[in-house]
Amino acid sequence: MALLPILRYPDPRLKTVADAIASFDYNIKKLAEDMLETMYAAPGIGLAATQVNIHKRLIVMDISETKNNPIVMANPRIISHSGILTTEEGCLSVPGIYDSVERFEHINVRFQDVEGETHFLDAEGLLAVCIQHEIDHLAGRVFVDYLSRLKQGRIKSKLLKQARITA
Ligand code: K1U
Ligand code: ZN
Repeated sequence: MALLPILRYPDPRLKTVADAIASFDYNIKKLAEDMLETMYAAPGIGLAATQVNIHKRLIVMDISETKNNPIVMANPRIISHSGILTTEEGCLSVPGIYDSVERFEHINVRFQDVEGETHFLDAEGLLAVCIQHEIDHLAGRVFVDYLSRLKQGRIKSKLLKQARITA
């Protein structure tokens, strides 16, 4: 297993739209394992392949307190949704920044596992929020894109300044 470097906002590579996974080979299983290891180490509750500069439709999550309930989704798609909730979100690519975002409260997601088998999952609450946050990454969106231009500018300056200090 390997820890993968996580891209930081406003890195333009975070805007890349991911490609569908067509071949479920060893490389996809290895990528899923490395992404889980990277997510647990960060620590976080989710990670999208886009964040580790791999532009394939793969996301991993674990919202359990015990950190022993990994979820891996290839080619995830929201099939239906209902309700709206507003929660505070963070992002491993936007360290130290948290803000409120509106999401669907309940979603039904179609996805494939690392063997290419298709599944459907009903999710609500934090898991639903996390899945939507990760699917956004695959579309080249970060949660900051939902905030005002003023907040986006402040966040960009803060993170660019931090990057210069640590370089
Ligand atoms: O995609 C990511 O950047 C991961 C992100 C997922 C997420 C968090 C909150 C709402 C929606 C999606 C994170 O994991 S940020 C870190 C975080 O939330 C966390 C870290 C340690 C313990 C518990 C939570
Ligand atoms: Zn994120």
